[in-house]
Amino acid sequence: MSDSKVIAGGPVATMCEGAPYGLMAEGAIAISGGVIDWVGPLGELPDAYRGCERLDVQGRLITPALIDCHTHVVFAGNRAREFEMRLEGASYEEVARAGGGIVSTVKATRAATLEALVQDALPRVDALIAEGVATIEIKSGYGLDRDTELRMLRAARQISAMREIEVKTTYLGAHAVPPEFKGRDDAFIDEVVIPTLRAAHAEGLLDAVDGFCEGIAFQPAQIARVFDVAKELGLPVKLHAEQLSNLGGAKLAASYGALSADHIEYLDQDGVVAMATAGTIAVILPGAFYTLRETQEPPIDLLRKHCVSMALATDCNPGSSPLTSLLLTMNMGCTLFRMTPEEALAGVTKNAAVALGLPDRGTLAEGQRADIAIWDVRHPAELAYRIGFNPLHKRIFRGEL
Ligand code: DI6
Ligand code: FE
Repeated sequence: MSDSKVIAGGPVATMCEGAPYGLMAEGAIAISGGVIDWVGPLGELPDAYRGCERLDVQGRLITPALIDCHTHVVFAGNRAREFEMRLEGASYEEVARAGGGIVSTVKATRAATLEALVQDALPRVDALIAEGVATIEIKSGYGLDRDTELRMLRAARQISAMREIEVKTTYLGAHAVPPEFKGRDDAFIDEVVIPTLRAAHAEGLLDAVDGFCEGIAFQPAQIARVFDVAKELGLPVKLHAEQLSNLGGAKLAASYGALSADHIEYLDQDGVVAMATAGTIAVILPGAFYTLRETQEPPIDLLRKHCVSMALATDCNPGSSPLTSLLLTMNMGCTLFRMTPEEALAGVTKNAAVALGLPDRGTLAEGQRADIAIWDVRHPAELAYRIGFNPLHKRIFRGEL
């Protein structure tokens, strides 16, 4: 045990079953080799750990490090002008149909080098790290051609080599129809989306496959064709579903055993039941709801009733959610959707891990990765409660103090 370390001296929110937040008033965590060896009340710390290097948190709260399970942080340019247009009355769909929206970011992203994409994304990633985030998902989807999609995914992989953060990559080739395929969406799926999916997988660039199932994007039957290939390649799927209307996307995703269905403001009971049966996580994205001034709230009560686990994520992207704070996202989940502060914290730890298919993190328990956050607060509800304040004291990534 001589190379073990012990973190103790404050409350520990393990996010495991039992007490709310899995809270222990005076907890201790022993870690070695980047993994948690033991967690429990300080008074029960086994003798073997008594002489180890110790970090005294002096009354601060210890939680799992945070996980942002839905981001589009790799992109070029910004859409502040579109923000102005929407405030002048244009809707998100109108802007998209007029050639703005996702397609305008595609233009900027196609023109950017790999280095530029990485450099643009790093400040956004750093903002997340500064709030205790240790794992993020990054999607492609602003290239919409083979070369640019692959470049975005390589940029995402490069970020994980440059920062102490684990990046999970998701292919979002079916995000929007690029101008050169206008009116030929099926041809775009066959000639670009699917071949690029195969190429990205062959290059080892992919952890999952996503799509945007919406009137302004793709129909369920088109998404199904992409998911069939994902299944053939052994890649898990997730879906942007029921954000602006209900096309039955969540149900489709669930039929593929999807890790998650995301946004889901327009999700109905049928979709909720399908998700419950498949064990698909509901990823709630209040940043997009807020930015687009949406009024249809996701069916939180129905999700609770059918025991569908909820995650919360920034959806960080230049159009509908230029948000790089997971703490603010937690606050929005509570204030906009009446999630509880406990649901909010579970949504950026335990359930976010499940939404990424990562059983080795998101709780503080024996055998879990030692990705830990220490906060200058006394009770976990304080994390979701404050607005625009970052109480992170220290982030521990893979056991490094
Ligand atoms: N839904 C979203 O929230 C992002 N993509 C999607 O399918 C927004 C993308 C954008 O507006 O740039
Ligand atoms: Fe998104």
